[in-house]
Amino acid sequence: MIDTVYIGLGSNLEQPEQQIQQAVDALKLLPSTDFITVSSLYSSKPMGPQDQPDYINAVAAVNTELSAIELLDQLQQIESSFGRVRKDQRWGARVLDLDILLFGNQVINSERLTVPHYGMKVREFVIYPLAEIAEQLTLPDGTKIKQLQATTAENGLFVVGQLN
Ligand code: ROI
Repeated sequence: MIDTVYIGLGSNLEQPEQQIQQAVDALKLLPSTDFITVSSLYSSKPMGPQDQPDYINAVAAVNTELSAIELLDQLQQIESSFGRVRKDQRWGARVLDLDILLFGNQVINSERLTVPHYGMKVREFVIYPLAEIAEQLTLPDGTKIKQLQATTAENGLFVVGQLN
């Protein structure tokens, strides 16, 4: 069984653009997984406490034979290897955040994992990069990404570059 998975990437510490580039390089090495594409890099205003730097965000697409939990384990390992300390302040600054946004058409509500990601439908820094790489996408609940994009304000979001 192969699922197409969309992964949100975010960083606002320690040279965020480089963190995202290196995280994408790490995604390309995931076992049993083919890397498909990654969006442009976007600068976004922090959601949550405003006394933290702006973020760099992107969304990547992969095809994987891993289960959702297996992929979550892999992503959390990557986060740790980038010096991400979990249990930091809720909604505070972070070196690297890797979120499973969508896992095929699966709906998952377990202790460790909520898919689709609970905040994705209201976060411009997820919706715009996702629409860039998957403009025909429909969420498991039938919402079209283009529709979300049309009804979500950019809130200062802008493209700062492309990855290699
Ligand atoms: N805000 C932005 N703009 N981008 C993020 O990736 C991000 N991630 C978070 C919180 C702290 C909610 N705010 C964010 O986890």
